[in-house]
Amino acid sequence: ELGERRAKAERMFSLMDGFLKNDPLSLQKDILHHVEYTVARSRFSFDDFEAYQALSHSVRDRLIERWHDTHIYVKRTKSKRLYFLSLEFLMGRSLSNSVINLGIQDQYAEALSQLGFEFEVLAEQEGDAALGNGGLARLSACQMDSLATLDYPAWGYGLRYEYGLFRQVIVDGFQHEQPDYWLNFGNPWEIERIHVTYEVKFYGTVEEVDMNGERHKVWIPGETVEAVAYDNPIPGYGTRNTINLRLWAAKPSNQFDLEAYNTGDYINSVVNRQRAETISNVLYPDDRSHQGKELRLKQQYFFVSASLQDIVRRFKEEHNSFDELPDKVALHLNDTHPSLSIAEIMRILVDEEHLGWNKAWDIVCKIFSFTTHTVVAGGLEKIPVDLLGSLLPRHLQILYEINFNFMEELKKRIGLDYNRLSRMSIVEEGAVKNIRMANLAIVCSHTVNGVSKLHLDTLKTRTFKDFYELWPEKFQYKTNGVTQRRWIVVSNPSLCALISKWLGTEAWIRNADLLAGLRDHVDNTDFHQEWKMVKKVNKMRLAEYIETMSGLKVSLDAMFDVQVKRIHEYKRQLLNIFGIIHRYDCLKNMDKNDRRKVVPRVCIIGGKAAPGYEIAKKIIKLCHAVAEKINNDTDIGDLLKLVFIPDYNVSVAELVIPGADLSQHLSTAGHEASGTGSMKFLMNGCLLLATTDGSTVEIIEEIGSENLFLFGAKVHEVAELREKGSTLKIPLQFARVLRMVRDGYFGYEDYFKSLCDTVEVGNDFYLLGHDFGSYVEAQAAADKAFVEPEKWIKMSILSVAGSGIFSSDRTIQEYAERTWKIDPCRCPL
Ligand code: RUG
Repeated sequence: ELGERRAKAERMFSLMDGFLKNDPLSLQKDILHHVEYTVARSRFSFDDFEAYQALSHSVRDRLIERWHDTHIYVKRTKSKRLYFLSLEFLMGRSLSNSVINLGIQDQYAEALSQLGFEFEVLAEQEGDAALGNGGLARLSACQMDSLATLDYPAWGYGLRYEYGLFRQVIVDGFQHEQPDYWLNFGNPWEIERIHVTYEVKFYGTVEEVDMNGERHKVWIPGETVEAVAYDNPIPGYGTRNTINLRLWAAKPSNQFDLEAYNTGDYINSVVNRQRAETISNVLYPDDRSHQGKELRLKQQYFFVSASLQDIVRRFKEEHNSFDELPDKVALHLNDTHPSLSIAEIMRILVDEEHLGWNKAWDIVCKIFSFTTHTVVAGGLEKIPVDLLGSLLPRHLQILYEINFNFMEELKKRIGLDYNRLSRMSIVEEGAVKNIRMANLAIVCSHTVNGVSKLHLDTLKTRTFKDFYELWPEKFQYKTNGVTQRRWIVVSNPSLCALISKWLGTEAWIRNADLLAGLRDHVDNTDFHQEWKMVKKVNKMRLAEYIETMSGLKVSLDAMFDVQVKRIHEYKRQLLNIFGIIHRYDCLKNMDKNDRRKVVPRVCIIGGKAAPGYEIAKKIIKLCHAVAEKINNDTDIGDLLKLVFIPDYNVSVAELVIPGADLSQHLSTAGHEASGTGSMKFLMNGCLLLATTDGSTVEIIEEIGSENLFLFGAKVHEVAELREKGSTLKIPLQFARVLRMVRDGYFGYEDYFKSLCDTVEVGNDFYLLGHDFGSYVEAQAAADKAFVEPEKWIKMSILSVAGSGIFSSDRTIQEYAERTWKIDPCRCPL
């Protein structure tokens, strides 16, 4: 039988002419084939977008081959798999990343040029897949790239939102949000799996029934929705391994419809069909507060239920007993958003698979790990019990039982310390009773991870102090990282070539530690010249973009000073804007001679404010109001410009980051869990101006404090400074800038009043006033370094040389070895 099967496989393989070929001629044939038969345009006449579509389909074919092979190989080797559960993935564009990871970029470029197209131009046709908000979501995407590259047997699971993160449109300086219907032009990177579907149930009641002489709980749901799988192959670099990101879309369930049709209520049944689809319609555009919304809870459960059904089905196909689950499956909770998985898997094991509670719980506690991305306890996710009980009645019972058992165990460990018991309980008592999702995740996970060294300290001493004291062994940190494939190879090809040339190898693309070798050339003047040229090329790219977008011409001699990230009070874009106003004010009061010594600056700010976050939106407006004044002041000319880059997203980041000389990371110490933007800038040779917050602490350890510009209160000082409140000493310059805004120097004084109030002495929670003095000094130090190009270039080289540790490859390897206990499983040719 084996011989027969092998013969059949060989025949299939030869019928298909073996694997797809990657020489330029074969690629051209494939592209034209897709123009004609997939895009259905004539091969004699197709435009750039159609060429992009055909090109993407030919790349996708190659991804699918490897993805099949990887899947079959992992299955055959019965390797332990990691399932990475995340409600957000910010993938950005896929084309360039895919061809680079497949290692066929040059062949495609040649093939296209012979067809009369340019690869880069076609790559620009692609829209961004923005199925996430910010740092957490982009981190997930970087980590998927590392999982594939390091050959780990992993799958990602998420939601296929039809509307990703809103498009930010600026009208008259105000942010407006427009829906991002990113699937409008089709998505060549996904594979719809119409046969991979699961029913996800909601509402209803729980009944007790007799089964074989035992009482069992049975959930009689009130609504059923179908989850359909969409698979997105994620290729590794320098390996054949291509892993899967499976995203779920909600579709109406046929079973549900039948009931409605039978009652003759045709119109309502169609309306209900549409209602089902709303579950995966839209991403919540706030990265911090998702509390108590029914649709959000439905999304969470929908995603969790479909993923777990899929995982359990796959496990059962390959294994006979659930005892093997901890050896074969690792489930990772990316933040609390997928924590309902815990209740769901208990429900599956106990109610459906009929395992005893204790046995099921024992298994479940061995498979989950959890990463929290949050700093403050107030920001942790809670779900009102009433809401949960109505939507998922059986899960609420399960959560109560988990909590009851936990409380009993806790009493044995700590005695009747009711305050502590109540703080640690999964159920929060009060006017509104809530389920604390973080407590649930901690209780059940074998490992709780922070995202930087400092973050772990915060978790241990503040956010999860009680839990740390109970289970110190559970707590770890894995400093975040970013993938050098996306953030150097794809987005900064000139730097990529330069690094490879001077290191004499491309091996750093898979092993970022090798970047340290750049230190050997830090004094080489030829290297400096080439380094300078690379920055110039990237600044030109960025300057062109700024001009196209805003009409503003900026000088390449100026320092490009960038702050791009979500707009938040704690990230202190306001401090940056106040610094710019101060600079402007100084320039206005300077005589001509002194002005000659000033370093010209192009200040670039970008980022989205959550639609309901009024103060953040006012910060955006203030930025525009200040830009309007400064950019139109001919007396100042090129000495100072301020640009707001609208609709900041992954592909804009790919353009902005390589072109930056200086980047700002200004969070009040103790508020940024890690920060990953700084790592991307670091890898691109951009100097950092930062507070000692999040992962900056570790960046300092790697590159030395002399190679970046630090300022601001330290974490241990913040609480005391806040206590001082209105007695805090505030620099005069800060008061003056605040006065200018208040007095309407930039217009809109009524509108900016509430914004100004947030930083008024005594009310200044994020300590802008306190940190302003040292911020201005750090800026002056940056100016001083910039006029010494040799010094600046050395700092820039040392930044890249020290960035290796901030590769997501290192992060993922740490997770794999210390938390998930999975081994690489490299698919052979
Ligand atoms: O704010 C954090 C960042 O500090 C961190 O770098 C990133 C990835 O770990 O996650 C961000 N984050 C936090 N995104 N959403 C949250 C709220 O849970």
